[in-house]
Amino acid sequence: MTPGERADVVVDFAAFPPGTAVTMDNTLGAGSTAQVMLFRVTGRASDDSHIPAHLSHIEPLRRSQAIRTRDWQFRRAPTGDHPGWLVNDQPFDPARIDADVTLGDVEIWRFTSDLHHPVHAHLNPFQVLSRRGATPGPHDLGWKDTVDITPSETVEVLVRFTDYPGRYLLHCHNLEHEDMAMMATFHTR
Ligand SMILES: [Cu+2]
Repeated sequence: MTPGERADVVVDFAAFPPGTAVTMDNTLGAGSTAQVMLFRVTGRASDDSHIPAHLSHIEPLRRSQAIRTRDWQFRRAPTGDHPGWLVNDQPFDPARIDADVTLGDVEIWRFTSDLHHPVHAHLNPFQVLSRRGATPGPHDLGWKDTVDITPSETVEVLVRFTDYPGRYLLHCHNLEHEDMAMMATFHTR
């Protein structure tokens, strides 16, 4: 999981006797961010719930529905001209529109990274189409609004613009990166 990503999970504590402490670790964390949450198993409980075979119905978007492809490169500034983090070699400028899109359209957005960037689009969900040119794995299935781009990776997503007309942000969800201008604006009309 990267910053901004969400998942619905079922955790089964049945194997742990009362008195057990279970820790959720952040394997990319250090210091105070290495441990996320502590569960204390305090007693036995009966549970007759079950996981349904289908959690929800998802309409899969297809590559053939896309009317265009846009490239979004997430990179660190190569020089001191724009200290910080850039999208398509530009720091965020609230007065600039980086992409004009049409409500109802489907586009392929191709995200490329230098380092690790979790990319988030506001209020217009997408589906992962490919990762490093290959079919995405289970982690990428379903509607998403944040996708993990690992170092030197290209990920294609199919985005459909379904929210109100207006200006929306596309940004890296690493707090330090978005704070240092790694954002772009797309305008739906
Ligand atoms: Cu980033």
